Amino acid sequence: MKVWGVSVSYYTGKLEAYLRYKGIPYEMEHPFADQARIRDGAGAIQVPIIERDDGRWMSDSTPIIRHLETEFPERTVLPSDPVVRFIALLIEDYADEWLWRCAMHYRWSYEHDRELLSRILADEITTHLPLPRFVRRYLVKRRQRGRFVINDGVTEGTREHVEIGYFNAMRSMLTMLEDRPYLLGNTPSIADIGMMGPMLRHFSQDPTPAAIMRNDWPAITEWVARVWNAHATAGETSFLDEVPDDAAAILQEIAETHMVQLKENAIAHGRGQLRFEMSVQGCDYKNLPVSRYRVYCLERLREAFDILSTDHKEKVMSLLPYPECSLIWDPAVSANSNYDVDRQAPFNKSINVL
Ligand SMILES: N[C@@H](CCC(=O)N[C@@H](CS)C(=O)NCC(=O)O)C(=O)O
Repeated sequence: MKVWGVSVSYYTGKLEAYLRYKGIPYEMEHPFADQARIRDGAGAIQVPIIERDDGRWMSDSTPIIRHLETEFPERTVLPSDPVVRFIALLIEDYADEWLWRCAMHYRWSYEHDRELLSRILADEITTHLPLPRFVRRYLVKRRQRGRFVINDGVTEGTREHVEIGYFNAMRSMLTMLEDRPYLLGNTPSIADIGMMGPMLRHFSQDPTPAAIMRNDWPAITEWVARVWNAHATAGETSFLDEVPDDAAAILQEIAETHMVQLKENAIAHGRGQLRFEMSVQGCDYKNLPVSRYRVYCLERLREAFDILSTDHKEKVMSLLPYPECSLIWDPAVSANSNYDVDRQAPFNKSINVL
């Protein structure tokens, strides 16, 4: 299969970590030269996109991986215990959708990171533009910082809280990795693959967060390398058969951050708003863009919860004793993205997250 991707991309890195672990061969190409063809096949121009040999296109890393798990069921990344599996999917969603702002902030707010990354991106994705490289770099910097930092609520007032998100993620992962090599067992699960989105291409590679990780959190640097080097052929899968106590910190962080954002975003989307506000851990974010895709994420989380047995639902609820988490099982907030209504994902026409 062909992966249309970018070497420094969050979700491309997540997908590559999965494909490498599973031993699924792929070739990588950079997508932006032939945009019309990609838009026609996959919907939105985003990465990663997979083009299959049979002409089908796949978008969105989460449904892509869920689908590939059915095609390549050996050495699954989905834990067999339904409660552990649900929690793994929740961690994946937090990694995909909450840590994104923090990762984009480190990349585009710090000058050194911005200069390096704009050069890499200008060379990978803008070579089709008949402009000198310094202009292409300028355009990349202006677009990325404008769209994913300034437009996404990173201000003087929120900046410190945005950065704390990185530390809270590493701190809670570290607790889980004290006794085992991967977050939920002795082999990588979808929780590890999801956390590779922010941790691989952004936090462990962009100069500013990478220095922090390398100097102060080397066990996370080691985990990134471990997941990247994991091979599905060596041994059997081995997941925990219950959610460990050491997951409490990450679950609380998810409740206080990602759940609040999912809720306020869904409410605003339901009212037809384009922007919304939220207060997260005492920090006020204003004028955030409403994301239809994240309403869809909430729908999928609810669906993953709904299919659990009553016992398993109770267990999940007891692991998430935070008022913010009732969003998952209480339909008081409606989630109706109208995205992928006929459930074709990952073979549907995709939309951008922001
Ligand atoms: N939901 C998608 C998100 C993909 C995505 O947003 N990728 C970023 C790069 S990491 C992108 O292509 N953004 C589009 C843009 O910058 O225009 C997934 O999980 O794959």
